[in-house]
Amino acid sequence: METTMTHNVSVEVTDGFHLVIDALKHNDIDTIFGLVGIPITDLARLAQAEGMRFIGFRHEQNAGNAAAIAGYMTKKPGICLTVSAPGFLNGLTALANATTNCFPMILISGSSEREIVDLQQGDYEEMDQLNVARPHCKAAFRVLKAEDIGIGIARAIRAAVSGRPGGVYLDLPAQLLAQTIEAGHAQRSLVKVIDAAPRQLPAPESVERALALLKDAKKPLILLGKGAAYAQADADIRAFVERTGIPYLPMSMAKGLLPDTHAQSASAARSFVLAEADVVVLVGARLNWLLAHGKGKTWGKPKQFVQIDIAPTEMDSNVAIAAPLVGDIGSCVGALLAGLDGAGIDKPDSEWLGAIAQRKEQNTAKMAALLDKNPVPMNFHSALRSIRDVLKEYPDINLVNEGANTLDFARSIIDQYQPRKRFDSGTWGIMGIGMGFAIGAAVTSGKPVVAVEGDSAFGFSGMELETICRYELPVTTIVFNNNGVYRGTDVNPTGGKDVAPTVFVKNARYDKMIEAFGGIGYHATTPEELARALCEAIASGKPALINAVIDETAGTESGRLTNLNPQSAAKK
Ligand code: ADP
Ligand code: TZD
Repeated sequence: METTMTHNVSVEVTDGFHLVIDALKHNDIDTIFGLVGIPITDLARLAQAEGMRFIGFRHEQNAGNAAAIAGYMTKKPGICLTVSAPGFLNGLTALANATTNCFPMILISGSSEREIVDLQQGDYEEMDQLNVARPHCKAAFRVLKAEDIGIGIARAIRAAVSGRPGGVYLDLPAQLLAQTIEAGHAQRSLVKVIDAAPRQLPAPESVERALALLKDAKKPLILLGKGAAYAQADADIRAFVERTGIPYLPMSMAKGLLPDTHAQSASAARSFVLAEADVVVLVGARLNWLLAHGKGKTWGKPKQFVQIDIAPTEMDSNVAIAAPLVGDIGSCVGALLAGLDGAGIDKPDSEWLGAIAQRKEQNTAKMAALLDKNPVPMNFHSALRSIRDVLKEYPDINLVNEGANTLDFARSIIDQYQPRKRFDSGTWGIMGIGMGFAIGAAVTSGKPVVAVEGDSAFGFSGMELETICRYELPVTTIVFNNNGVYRGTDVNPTGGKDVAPTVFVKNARYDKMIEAFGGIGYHATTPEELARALCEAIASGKPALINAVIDETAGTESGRLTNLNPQSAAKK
């Protein structure tokens, strides 16, 4: 803040830079993930000078992913700060991914001079960012006057976290940051967002309808999605599951809401319960492609759905919802819990529970046989068995997971014991979240992170190993190295010099990459070496990367999504 003389009267002045930081701090936001350059370098410097944490990345998409996962973990919007046009576009994928996954984040980008951009006169990093962002987020705002910064940040925060959470874009032109404003006026313009995500109570008649449906259910099932994990209504969700005795299935990021070892988990009998259930209670899970749109072979017999969601338009989006329950998950589950006794709802039929138990036993035995094998080289199963056994000792560890086979197998083999500890490719099945999520999770939780990564998946954000080392984060990255995308075995049918589209350099040593930045590299070719390296890496609390050598013939095209590859009937 400076004092200037105007007409012989001294006034305290401040500027746009300071107001942005003041407005964020005023709303208890303490961390910015970003990448500096014109016009926001001084903004990042100032954030740090004012006691905020600025975590600088090597690519904006990774900074955006870190912000998004911080938002998911805390219910406060994660902040990503970028430069104009290309930096903004690099961050935009993360913003869109956050919106798709219902994670609250705010992408703040500097932008070039409006009057030049709008006349398309060719400014440095010229782009109409606001309009580009609009279709990819919940809301997009631009602030033109310093006195509106407080309102702009308040609107961005509320838009990100209220209702269905998601991404918000905030455009800050370079001129705004340099604008000066009288300090008292500036101070008064700050807005503290009160009750940013208010509880939204379900209508009593909706609760009754849902309870009536549950009362008549013969084969009920509860499906927990990442909305349930996000809601932080852990105790009520657990009480609802346990009091009703209904078997449940967690979607991947809802794993750990109840420990995966819970007796009522039906994960090991997933196909069976999806096909057989008659009434399904969806708790913060959409009937999108991940749930086969609620119909078809996966769902077998006709169902009736109870759906708990904060977004009213989610209801009937794919199939008819018999009992929509619109509200926040905490309030809705609380209302159901309170009504159980009155509705006379008892534990489900023992026949249903018995059939599930039997199926679980069969499938678990089959899986155990696969997991117990020790092929040379390792395959996904033997490598994941050793990771699973080590991570059992660290129930509060954060797990990041992406890849195709690496994702599919790790999701079913590695148990989660606590809520909001698993972060993965999510609703889009996106590759590239790995190091961004790992950094976001480590910075937000202060706890160790293990990132289980396909070698292709890792490549999208691998340069952030330097960021991990720079901030000395306790992140252990395990690269499942099978020499390519999905597998490493394809050949170029022409016999030409170029390798096949799915193939990488054979026997690459990803462990050497982290050594370049002072981290610890391990090379593991057996489950024992992998377990030893992982234990040592976690215990050290230092940045580490384990190059886990996986049989290049293991795995399938697109993991479990082989059927989504278009197949033409025409003969090749
Ligand atoms: P999954 O991929 O785990 O199946 P989805 O991302 O498809 O989960 O679904 C999450 C759902 O949770 C979204 O429809 C979203 O609107 C909803 N949701 C998020 N937060 C809350 C909340 N606090 N209360 C109610 N619903 C919520
Ligand atoms: N680009 C982006 C941004 N997201 C994607 N999902 C893809 C490309 C396509 N894709 C997948 O769907 S999985 C995958 C790609 C490139 C990588 C699979 O190889 P991997 O894993 O080495 O990471 P596995 O375990 O070897 O199968």
